[in-house]
Amino acid sequence: MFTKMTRRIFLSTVAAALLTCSLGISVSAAEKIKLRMSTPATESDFRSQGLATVFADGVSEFAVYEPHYNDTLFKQGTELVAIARGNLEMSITSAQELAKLIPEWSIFTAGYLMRDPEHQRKVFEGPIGEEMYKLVEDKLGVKLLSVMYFGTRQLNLRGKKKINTPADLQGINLRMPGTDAWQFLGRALGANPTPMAFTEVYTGLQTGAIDGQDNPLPTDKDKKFYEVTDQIVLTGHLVDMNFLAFSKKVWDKLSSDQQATVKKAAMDASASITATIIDNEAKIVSFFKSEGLDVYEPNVAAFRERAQKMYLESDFSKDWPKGLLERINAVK
Ligand code: KDO
Repeated sequence: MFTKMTRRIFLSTVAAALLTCSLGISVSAAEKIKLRMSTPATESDFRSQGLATVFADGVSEFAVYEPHYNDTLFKQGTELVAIARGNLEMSITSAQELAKLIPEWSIFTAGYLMRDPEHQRKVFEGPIGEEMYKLVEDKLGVKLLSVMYFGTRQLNLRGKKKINTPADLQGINLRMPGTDAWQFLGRALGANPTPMAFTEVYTGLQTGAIDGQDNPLPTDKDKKFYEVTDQIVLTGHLVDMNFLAFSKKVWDKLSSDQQATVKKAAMDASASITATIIDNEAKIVSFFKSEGLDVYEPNVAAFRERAQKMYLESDFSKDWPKGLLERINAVK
């Protein structure tokens, strides 16, 4: 039988234990590292979904993944500098964004360079990737954790005019993202490139401010560009890729076990995203056709020939590390 006294002691001990326990849980949650990720992409984008599941779960023991979509945290193109300055932890970046800050990277912005997603993966998961990632880490204080296939970029236009060769794009106001490398790609295709933020493209197409845009097919579907365009021209001009960018300041504070966990989570998420996008691209053409779009292949050789020539003659190629083009082409 408990006396009044022992019961009081017992109850207060239990209460104290419960309090410590609940405080313990909230302290450890509060101590988790917050990883804010900023992107112009939507929440339903395949990259967003893969990261919110595979990456977030992979690091959940010691980190909280906090994605911000549709340019709501940082504007498209400002993310890498934000990471370098310690104002952001993560982004989904591109060779075009990297080339703005590190000119050697412009080699990966060249049209018709990468052959397919597997070529891309082998280039970046081998010695070339190691060297080029190190350059970014040394010059920018940003770690590139993994490469993911974003899809192959195709032209998506208003109007019925058939496009067969670059000459047919003359005078077409083609929205391209706002960096020099993207604008050059638009010119290399024969169009009149117009810079515009990704989040404004739907309205730009709807109002006729632009005649077209280029993106991978899964992105065209996700952003509903098919509602405001008439055709997709399968130029396949860029086997596009993204990289998971991570703050080196944050990385350096992690234990080596935690670093290995973050790297694995990034690689697993990227592999899963790549597989989903490849699978989706293979099936998606019939969707656009059912929406009434004309989907066809132009004279791809004519586009490839013009683009490759323009890149080799461009100022960009002067910054390409010696022998890198041949090494990339030699990766089988
Ligand atoms: C775009 O602005 O068209 C683009 O596809 C460029 C990519 O490099 C990438 O930034 C992407 O937008 C965003 O992740 C939004 O999907």
